[in-house]
Amino acid sequence: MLTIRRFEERCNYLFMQGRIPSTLHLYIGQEAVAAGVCAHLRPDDYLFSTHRPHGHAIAKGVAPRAIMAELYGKVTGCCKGKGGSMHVGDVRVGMFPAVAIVGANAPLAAGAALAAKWLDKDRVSVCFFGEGAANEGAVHEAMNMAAIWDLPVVYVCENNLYAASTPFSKAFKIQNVADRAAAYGMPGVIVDGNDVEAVYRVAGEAIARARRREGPTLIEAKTYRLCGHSRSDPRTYRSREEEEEWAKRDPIPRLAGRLKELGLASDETLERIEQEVQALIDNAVRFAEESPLPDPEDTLKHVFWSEEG
Ligand SMILES: Cc1ncc(C[n+]2csc(CCOP(=O)(O)OP(=O)(O)O)c2C)c(N)n1
Repeated sequence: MLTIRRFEERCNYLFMQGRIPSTLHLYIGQEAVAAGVCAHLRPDDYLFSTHRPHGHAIAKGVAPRAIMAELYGKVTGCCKGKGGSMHVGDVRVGMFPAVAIVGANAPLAAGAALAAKWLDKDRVSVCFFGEGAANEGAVHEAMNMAAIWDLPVVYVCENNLYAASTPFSKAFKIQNVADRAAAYGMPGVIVDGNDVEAVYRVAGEAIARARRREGPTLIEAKTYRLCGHSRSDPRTYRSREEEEEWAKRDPIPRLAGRLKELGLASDETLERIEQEVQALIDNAVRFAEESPLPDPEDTLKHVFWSEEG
C-alpha cells in the first residue's frame, strides 16, 4: 500500500515538473483495494485493470522501476515504452496491459477465465473497474456469461463515488452496484474499500470460490480517490469538506494505527518501512531517467503478436 502511495506521489511530482509526458490517473486513496485483493493472487492468476492501473500493477508484482520507465516512455518500461500510464502491465506476472476503454476489460477477464477452465487450470481472473464502468453494456454481458458458465473470475468494482466528474447519485437509481449481482445469479458483496483487512477477507472468499470452480463474484469496494480524476482536475464537482471527511478514512494511516494497536509494528518499524519504500522509488526514478528512449525504427515491433516476439 505504501509503495503504491509513494510511487504515485512521486509520479505526480515528476509530472508537474514535465518529466513524465502524457497524462496520469492517480489511485491515491484506493490502495487498500489493490493490496487486499492481490495478496491472494499467484503470478499465474490474471489481472485486468483500467485507466487507473499503477496500484493494481504494483500489487500484482510488476516492478515499480519497469512501471516508472514505462511512464517515461523508455525502452526498459514494462511495455517497452509504447503503452504509457494507461496500459501498464507485464504478462510474466499475470497482469495484462491495462485497458483504458472504460468497461472493456470485463469481457477480457471472462475470456481469460474461460481459457483457464478449458485448459483445466485452477487459476482465476480478477477484473478491476470503476462504478462508471458498471453502466457500460460490455460489463453486463461479461458478468452474465461468467455467471452462466461458472467462470473463475472475480469482478471488483471500486466505487470511488465519481466517474470523472459524475457523482454516483446522478448515474444510479440504486444505492449499491453489488445489488446488481442478483440479476446475474452471482454473489454480490459490499466491503469498506478503505479497510485492507476487510477487503482481504472478502476477496479471499471470492477468489477461493472461483478456484473451487463455483463461479464468479461481484465485489463492490466503497472507497474514494483522494486526488482529482486526472492531471488537471480542479475538483469543482465536490466539496473540500467531503474530501476532508474521506481523508480521515485514509487506508494507510488506518492500517498503521491498527498494526500498532495489535502490537505488530512499532513506530521504528513503520519508519524503516517508509525509508525502504522511498529508496525503492528513488531507484525506480533513477532507472527510468537513465534508460534510453526506444529506437524510432522499432515503432511497429511488438505491437502485434508474432513468432519473433
Ligand atoms: C468507453 C469509454 N468512455 C469514456 C471514456 C473516458 N473516461 C475515461 S475515465 C472515465 C471515468 C470512469 O469512471 P469509473 O469507471 O468510475 O472509474 P474511475 O475513474 O472512478 O476510477 C471516462 C468517462 C473512456 N475511456 N472509455
